[in-house]
Amino acid sequence: MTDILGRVRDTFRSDQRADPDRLVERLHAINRFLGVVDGHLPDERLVAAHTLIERAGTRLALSRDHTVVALAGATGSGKSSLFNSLARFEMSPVGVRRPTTGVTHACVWGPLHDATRLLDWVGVLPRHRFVRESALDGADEAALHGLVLLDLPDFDSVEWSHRSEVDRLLGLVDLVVWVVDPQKYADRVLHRSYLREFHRHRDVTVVVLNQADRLAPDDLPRVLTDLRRLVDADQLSGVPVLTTSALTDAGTAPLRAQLEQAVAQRQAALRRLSGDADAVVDGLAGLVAPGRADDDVDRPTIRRLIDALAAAAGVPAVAEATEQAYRHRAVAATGWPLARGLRRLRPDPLRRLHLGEAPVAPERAPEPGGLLGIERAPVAATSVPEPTAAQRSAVGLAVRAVADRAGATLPDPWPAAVTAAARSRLADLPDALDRAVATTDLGVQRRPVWWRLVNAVQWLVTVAAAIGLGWLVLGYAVRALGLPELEYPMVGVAPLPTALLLGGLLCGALLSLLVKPVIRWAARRARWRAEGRMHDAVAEAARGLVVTPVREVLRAYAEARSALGVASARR
Ligand SMILES: Nc1nc2c(ncn2[C@@H]2O[C@H](COP(=O)(O)OP(=O)(O)O)[C@@H](O)[C@H]2O)c(=O)[nH]1
Ligand SMILES: [Mg+2]
Repeated sequence: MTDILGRVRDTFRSDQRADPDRLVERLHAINRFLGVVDGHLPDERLVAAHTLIERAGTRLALSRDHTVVALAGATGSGKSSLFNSLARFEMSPVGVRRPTTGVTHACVWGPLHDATRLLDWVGVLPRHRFVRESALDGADEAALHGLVLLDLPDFDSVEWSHRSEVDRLLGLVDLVVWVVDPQKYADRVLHRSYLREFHRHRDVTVVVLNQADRLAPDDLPRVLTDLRRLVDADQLSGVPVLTTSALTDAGTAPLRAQLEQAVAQRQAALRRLSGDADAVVDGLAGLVAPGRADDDVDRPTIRRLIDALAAAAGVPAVAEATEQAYRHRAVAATGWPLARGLRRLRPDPLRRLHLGEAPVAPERAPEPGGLLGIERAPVAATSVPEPTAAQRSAVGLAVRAVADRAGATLPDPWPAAVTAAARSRLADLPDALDRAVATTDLGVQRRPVWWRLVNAVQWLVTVAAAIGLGWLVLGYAVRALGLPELEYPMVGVAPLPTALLLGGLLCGALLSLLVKPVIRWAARRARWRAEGRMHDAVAEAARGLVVTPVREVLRAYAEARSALGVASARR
């Protein structure tokens, strides 16, 4: 059933005219594919596509008015004889002078110079080019005007250079006429290595059973049927199989008619390239899987990566130090003024890490492409503890997880490309993390209003206590000197200086006590805030150095898939 459907489609396809715009669109899509996968896929898998783009571009630019037809076949099948017969003169050496058949001869129907650049590209030397000017033969040859017929070397030649010349030309020409003879038409090499390889070029393949005059009339249909069967087995069903004899003009008429048709349609070049595009697209199809929807790295995996990086960057340690530093600074700012000197003797927990100063502002605008846009030079080295081996391996695992998750549903070799991208900037990571922590504003520089208020009150009560003390000392001195005693004003039962002194001291102590839980609460908030900011900085580093390269590969994949969709013949 599928076979029948296949045949129907083939017939339909070969009836269809090749649309040059559609071909150009497909070639553009293949070119776009090559552009986006560049650097992500191994070059050796892209050779055929590159070759096609190069060849198709040149072929279409050179001449759309010419149809380049090659006569290909085994030694002695009659290529040169057919060539001479079609050109109606003797020029390509036949049979006996076989060694010279290693070079390709060309005959152009129409002005030679119009086809010069085409023949240069095909690689036929000027002394092997001939012209069949239609003016000479009148209307006879007009139907072939635009034909460039090539007499190829033998594909089964003992000379390696002849065989490679055949292979080269078979890749360039618009239409191939396979010439076989009654003795060797079933040759294995011909079918296996050549005809079968041309199954995507059914539209531009013709098979000719030459030397038909050598067959008894009864044998001809049998041989022809057998040849047809072999050609069908080569997946070339629908390809014309003609009989010719190079000895007479009448013998070559069927082939001449076929060529006239090809020249008139001017479709061979387009069909040839369409077939090449089919082959290239089929070859690339395995590189993109159909129906993949998500092309992003999933958020939980990124979160785990950021956590691992934050741990390795020492974010918890710095956050802890920030809390302590806040407490330290708050107590120093709001504590009993006379005890502050003692507090100052203790080192600031953040300064020990060489942190907590105002963040370094970039002096110059960040260079484009500089690491995360952060200025490199002026950042002071911190003394944040180095990551442990466990933290380092956690980072490694988290990076791997990002690559694994992102590449999980991609066909080979994309997962490898994703992994390579995820690891591509790993060397920059330690520096970037250091920088992320060092340049984060931990928010401990600010002196909150309430510190200043408490501080003012502390000073007020301390000054009150000092005044009280001074007053009392003055009273004692006056009494010791025998001067008239000072009259202290009374506050309730206590004299005012005593009330000032004791009240001042008590209020100071009480205030310190009351403020303590507030400081603890505010220190925890400062820790969370610092932790959040460092997390953001680390996240930026993670995105810039791990996630973005991975996303670029995923985007390249998605674009490659859509490009190949456009390039596909089945749209
Ligand atoms: N009887 C007969 N002999 C042919 C025909 N075509 C070619 N030959 C002979 O076959 C031999 C090989 O021909 P040639 O054109 O050199 O084959 P090539 O190697 O394919 O180029 C020559 O002796 C030709 O005369 C044909 O159609 N009928
Ligand atoms: Mg020959």
